[in-house]
Amino acid sequence: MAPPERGDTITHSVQILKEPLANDHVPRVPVFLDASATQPLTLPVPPSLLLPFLDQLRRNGGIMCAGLLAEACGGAKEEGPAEAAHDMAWEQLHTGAWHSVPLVWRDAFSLSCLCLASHRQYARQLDQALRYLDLGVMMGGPLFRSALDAAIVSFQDTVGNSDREEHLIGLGAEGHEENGGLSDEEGKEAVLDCLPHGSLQYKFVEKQCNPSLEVFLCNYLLPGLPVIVTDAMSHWPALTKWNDFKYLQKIAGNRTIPVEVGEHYLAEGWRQELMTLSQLMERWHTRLGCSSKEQLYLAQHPLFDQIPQLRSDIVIPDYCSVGGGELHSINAWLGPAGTITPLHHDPHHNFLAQVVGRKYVRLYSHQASECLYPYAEAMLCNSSQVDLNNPDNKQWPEAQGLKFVDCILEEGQMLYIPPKWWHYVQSLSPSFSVSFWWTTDDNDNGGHSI
Ligand SMILES: O=C(O)CCC(=O)C(=O)O
Repeated sequence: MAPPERGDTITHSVQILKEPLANDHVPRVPVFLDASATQPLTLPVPPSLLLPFLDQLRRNGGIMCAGLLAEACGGAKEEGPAEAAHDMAWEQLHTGAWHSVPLVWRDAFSLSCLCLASHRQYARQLDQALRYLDLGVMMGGPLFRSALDAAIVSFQDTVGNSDREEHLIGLGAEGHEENGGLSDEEGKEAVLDCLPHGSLQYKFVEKQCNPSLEVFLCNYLLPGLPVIVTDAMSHWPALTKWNDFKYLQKIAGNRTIPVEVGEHYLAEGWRQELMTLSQLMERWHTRLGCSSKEQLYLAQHPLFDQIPQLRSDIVIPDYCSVGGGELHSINAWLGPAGTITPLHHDPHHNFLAQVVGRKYVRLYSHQASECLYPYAEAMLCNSSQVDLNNPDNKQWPEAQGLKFVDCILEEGQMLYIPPKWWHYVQSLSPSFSVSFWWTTDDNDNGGHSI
């Protein structure tokens, strides 16, 4: 079955829940981790919450699922009812576009995850219990979110993280500056060899050292022009902590995440797989030196909603509040050298902050849209049919010779990408970036030419 897709248009990844729970809807937390438990614990979801929810589920075509969940929440000794409810909800989550899945089915999914986690915990299969809780967080609805979060916190204290032999890729990359980020001729040639034709030869993205909010507003946000901001994130704990993969593994090694597998999201055979961060790192390691173009990329994932400890390592840039801005989402992008995000545009203002490693980024203004041949299908209409790595000038003649700006985004730098600007991104080393998308009252200022 296909995984759910993100939003109305896809670039990457599964949609993960963001909405916080309203306080008056907070269920009591399930009593996990009672070591003396002799049977799976009854979930203390109060009837005042459970019964209206089950009613709503019945009204949405979930009569059978509601019956199974009622049984599971009532302390069923076997996990059969919870598992059957989980399968039914999973099927609903994978029918049609992700944004059209009724919330009540996502809540049903969360509740089934809580029940199954409780059973697995009782069976001392703690890794599996945690996996169910993560599934609930990633794909479930808001109603039982605080119960899932609380269960995860108590699990983290008990389960510990992977103590496997660490074959960790040193994530760090040496800094290179100037010349679009290329310091010596040999290094420059090696990098240019793997980048799309014409890279780093035309016009570089402007750079500003920690500009004031006013300078950012007047010179970049209002006219809709990209800029690299340097020296504005040196205080982030992530800059020192995330280079050490042992740290990431300690905090999040046993957490389940959606990983994109394939050349890139437009390529044939592209898919998503769920795995733990430790498994992802292990697979990177075993693929080192392998010539396959297939990449494993944790892309556009709201990791910081899922793992608040990592959230405290980053700082929302003040620039994101310029123009009366409202933060829309914070996403993680973690992958080895060679990951590619094909040419596409997004509707939001974006700061792409480079925490570990370096990335090549190419940008075309909104005015180039017609010459970049967006896909006609609604789901892909923000992606270009032009494959910059394999340009077909006969099929897409207008794309040839189009003006662009580009850069190598180095560790500690943030790139402002105005709304609707086309961008292509390729990592040049193992890389960990964070994107901040925000909206302003008037988001439609991406049309400035280069
Ligand atoms: O870093 C990447 O691979 C892509 C980033 C991106 O497309 C974005 O931040 O909108």
